Amino acid sequence: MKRIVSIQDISCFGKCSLTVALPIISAMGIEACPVPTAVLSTHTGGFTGYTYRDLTSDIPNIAKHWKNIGVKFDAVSTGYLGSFEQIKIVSDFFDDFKTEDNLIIVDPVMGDKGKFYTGFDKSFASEMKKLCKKADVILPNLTEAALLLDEEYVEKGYDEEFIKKKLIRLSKLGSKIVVLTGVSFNENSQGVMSYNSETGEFSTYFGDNIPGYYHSTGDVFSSTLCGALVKGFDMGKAVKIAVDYTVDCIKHTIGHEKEHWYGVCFEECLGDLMKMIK
Ligand code: PXL
Repeated sequence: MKRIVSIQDISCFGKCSLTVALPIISAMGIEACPVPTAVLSTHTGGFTGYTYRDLTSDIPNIAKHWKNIGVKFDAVSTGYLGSFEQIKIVSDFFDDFKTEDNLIIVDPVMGDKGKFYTGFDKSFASEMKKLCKKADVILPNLTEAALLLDEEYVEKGYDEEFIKKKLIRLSKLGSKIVVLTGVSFNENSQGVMSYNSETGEFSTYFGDNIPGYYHSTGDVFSSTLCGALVKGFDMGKAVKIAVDYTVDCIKHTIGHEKEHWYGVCFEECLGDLMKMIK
């Protein structure tokens, strides 16, 4: 059985980060090992008054114990991280658990729709670059790509050449593969364009573009992609599975946006995901 460590917060209510990653990884038949970086009562995207307990100082102790018992991972994946110190400690975690054949996957969660999430700023983005340097795969959305490159966010009206150049600049941060999400060349479709800097290969995959904003779809996408890569699917197939599952989750949320504004109905679609990887 394959094994993934997922390093991100647990937002107890809100369906994002670990509460999304763990069920998705498990449903894919992969052992999921969480390293919770913080406990929040809810995520920060639209709730007020949430609690935040920082667990940064637990991370080195967890790593030390895991080193002692000799546990190994097929992938180490990271999502939302809340401080400079956390980035540094996660970077040390990579040094402890990187092997010749495992994958370090960094989702540089910082913002969406051209804006930083609450609590992030430019200096955080420049720290996040250091983590991207150590990754095999990075998964920014268009907003995070602009923040990492210190460029202006362009929402629409761009072409394939624009995205290709951006992917090349992102790969210069140091990762072998860049997967850029939220790419859309027309109103009907939205998806992903990726670049492998070792082979020079670009690939694209699009699903239906569904108008509206659906929180945590980035977390759904990144957990699924990580699972699919660990399962042994090549990048093209892994991206297809992750986009198709994310779109499936959004489609199941349509009509329930009032009750489910804070996160997509991914649970109802786990059965579909299991079929996709058969
Ligand atoms: O979905 C990304 C995410 C993860 N964790 C927390 C968040 C967010 C986005 O708002 O607030 C705590």
